[in-house]
Amino acid sequence: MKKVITYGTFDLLHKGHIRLLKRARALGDHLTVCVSTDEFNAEKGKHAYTSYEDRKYILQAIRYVDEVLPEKSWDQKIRDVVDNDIDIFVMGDDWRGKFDFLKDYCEVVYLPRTEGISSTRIKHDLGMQSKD
Ligand code: C2G
Repeated sequence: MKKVITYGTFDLLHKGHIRLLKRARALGDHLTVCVSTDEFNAEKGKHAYTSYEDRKYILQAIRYVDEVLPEKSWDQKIRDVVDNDIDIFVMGDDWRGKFDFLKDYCEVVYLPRTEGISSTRIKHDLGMQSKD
């Protein structure tokens, strides 16, 4: 069984996230998603609108996702890859090169981001609309 892993916040889930998960899953037979905890998001300088528990619940409902684990720190990836027998690590290409150190442990694939959509843009656009 070829196992794939990916990481992210996955806040305000949108088509870009789904396309990433779909393509990642298609690279193997099993996809593990490590979703950033609220505490780790603070470390990333991000504030997710949706709580970790709710983001985990939503990800678990996606047909392309087989397992959801917490992402608590920047330096858990090697252990995650080894402990979960991961064959392929996948991230969007906004991260290109940042995780090449994992090439000693598994294949590393950066997939093209989906243009024109992001959680940041959604928050900004919603913030521009009146409340009523
Ligand atoms: N993504 C994408 N297209 C978009 C938006 C996001 O392909 N329009 C991808 C990102 O490249 C990433 C994944 O969807 O691979 C999750 O994106 P985020 O939730 O923004 O994740 P991020 O905050 O970048 O956290 O340790 C890695 C970090 O946890 C990544």
